[in-house]
Amino acid sequence: MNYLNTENIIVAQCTAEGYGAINIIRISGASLGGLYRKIVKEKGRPRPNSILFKSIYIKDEKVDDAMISFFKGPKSFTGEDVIEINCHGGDFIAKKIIRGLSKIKEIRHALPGEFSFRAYYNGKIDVIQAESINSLIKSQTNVHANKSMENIDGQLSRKIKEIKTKIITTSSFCEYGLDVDENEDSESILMQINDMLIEIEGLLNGVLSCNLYSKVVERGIRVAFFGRPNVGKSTLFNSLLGYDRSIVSSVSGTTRDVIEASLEMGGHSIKLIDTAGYRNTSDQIEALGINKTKKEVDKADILICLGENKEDLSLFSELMVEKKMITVLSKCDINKCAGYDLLISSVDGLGFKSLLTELSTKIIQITSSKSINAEYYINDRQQEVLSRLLKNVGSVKKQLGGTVALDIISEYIKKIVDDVDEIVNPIGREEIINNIFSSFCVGK
Ligand SMILES: Nc1nc2c(ncn2[C@@H]2O[C@H](COP(=O)(O)OP(=O)(O)OP(=O)(O)O)[C@@H](O)[C@H]2O)c(=O)[nH]1
Ligand SMILES: [Mg+2]
Repeated sequence: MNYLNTENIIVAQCTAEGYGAINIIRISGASLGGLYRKIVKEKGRPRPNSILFKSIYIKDEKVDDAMISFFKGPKSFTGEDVIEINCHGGDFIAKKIIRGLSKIKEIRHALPGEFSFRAYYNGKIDVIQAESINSLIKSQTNVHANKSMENIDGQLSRKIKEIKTKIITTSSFCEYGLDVDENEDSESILMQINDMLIEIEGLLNGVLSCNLYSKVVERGIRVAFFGRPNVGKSTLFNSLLGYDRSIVSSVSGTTRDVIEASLEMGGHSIKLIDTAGYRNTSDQIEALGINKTKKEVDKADILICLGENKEDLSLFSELMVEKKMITVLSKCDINKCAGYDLLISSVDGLGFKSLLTELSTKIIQITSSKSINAEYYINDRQQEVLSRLLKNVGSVKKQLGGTVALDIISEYIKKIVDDVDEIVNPIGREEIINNIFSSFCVGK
């Protein structure tokens, strides 16, 4: 795998495989005027940024009548010349065209995400924007899609550039400090560098504080059902989902495993998790399920705790997770007990609206409370690099207080400037590039 091999013309199908109306084939390369003429068997120059209805030829065989567009570089997605053929669907025609094109010496099949890589390589987008295009394609909810769009528009990139500028300014100030007369106030220079590093730490911490929110955007909010066997967890789980996902029966211990299903609420992905009923048991298989229940209780962002009496309420208080808990008296058509947040009956539908309102309130608390920063959406890679940067800035700050000479401090700061580039512009660092772009789909 070598994305940095940019000499070749690359070709791939952009649309998903399978039966459908059309398929789009994308081709990118430095100069594609000649190839365009070959494909449509015409002599004139292709008209840039236009889409035309033409017959498509591979060698001399006509393979389709299709829409073909030509984008002249650098005004194209990849920054190179780009041809797109919208041919008839059903994979046969598209595969035939790609196979035929790949036989031409300079043309090869594109790697996953290689068109986005070329866009990055040619300065059309930075790596954060490329990752955000991938994130937009994978998004399943409004919030995930909107946050990805913000980053495609450069929201996070601008912040990282601001941080980079501050680090460069600090680095230049160090150089200045090295040039001034030793008798000048070196103490004051060190203090100014310290202040600059404190400001950089603040900016890094600001972006990193969006980590929790970003995780919620990406993986959704986990809402787990908890309670003794037979209290009605699976019945409520199915009712919220709107279809019978879990088995319901009057036998205690019906649900043995963790059952997960998704729905969307307030633009967020909600993962509903039905669990095995919580009790002491000698049944080995049931015990395995109960162990899984314990893990889900820890992982959950919101717990819906179902009970039928006062004893169940004390079981919930042992969990010590009051903040994320909604206590529900189930089967309120036959049970009466005070002290629960809500009463629910799956027989007559009582309490469902209140449960939905309570869930929405908890979701809003999770996603927009003052303690959570929702300004930026950062992925695991960006979070990892930013944390490393923060650690490095902290360690330089510590050295300032010691006996380390300013020229060494200056070298450390120069190294931090290089590290910032790892987030938006890791060109030349092949393993980082491979890692990022190989998770993209082919044709993007
Ligand atoms: N009267 C009444 N019965 C209910 C209600 N909700 C559930 N049930 C009944 O209670 C029994 C147990 O329901 P489940 O949803 O399987 O209970 P569970 O908590 O998932 O049970 P386990 O999987 O064994 O832990 C079934 O016979 C349901 O029909 C309700 O609101 N009112
Ligand atoms: Mg169940």
